[in-house]
Amino acid sequence: MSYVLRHNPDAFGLSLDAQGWCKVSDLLAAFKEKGTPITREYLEEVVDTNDKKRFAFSEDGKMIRASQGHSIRIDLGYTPEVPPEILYHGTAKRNLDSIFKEGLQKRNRHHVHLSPDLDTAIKVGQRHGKVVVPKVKAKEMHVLGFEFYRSQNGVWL
Ligand code: HQG
Repeated sequence: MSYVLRHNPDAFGLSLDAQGWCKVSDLLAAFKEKGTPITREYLEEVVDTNDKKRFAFSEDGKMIRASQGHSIRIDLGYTPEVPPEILYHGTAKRNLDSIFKEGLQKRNRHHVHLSPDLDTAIKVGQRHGKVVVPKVKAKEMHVLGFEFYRSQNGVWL
């Protein structure tokens, strides 16, 4: 689901609307077409129990999207928010020199992803190697004019 709803809907013959939403009926049909049929109930379980609450239904339940993490161009429609004083960015130790030289880059994603707490940031960083967690003076950046958004599942962008 992350692959289809964040990176490559084409691969499943799907297209997302400007805000990244996909019709639930289309998604179910696409999974069936690919030989891995899932039910609406199963999808609801995924949305409810996914460890990071990565996916959300629209209010009427007819659409689904990933709440963050996209590489394809969509507008999640989040409005800028004042961030907390400090946010955390878990990354690999080997990236540090380059981060301090170039700044944090969004790489393939839409935004730089920041965690509200240290534990989450450690988990994010561990995916990349020996973890380090630079603190980001988010409030100070906000004052300087950087925009911060909070995704529906609590990731700071
Ligand atoms: C690094 C997961 C060198 C950056 C997580 C990171 C998150 C640099 C990597 C979400 C750099 C990009 C995003 C620079 C950035 N020099 N390295 N100047 N600037 N980097 O996966 O933040 O499980 O695209 O530190 O929980 O690790 O997918 O970003 O290591 O919320 O739901 O470039 O993905 O969520 O890696 O993770 P990623 P991320 P999901």
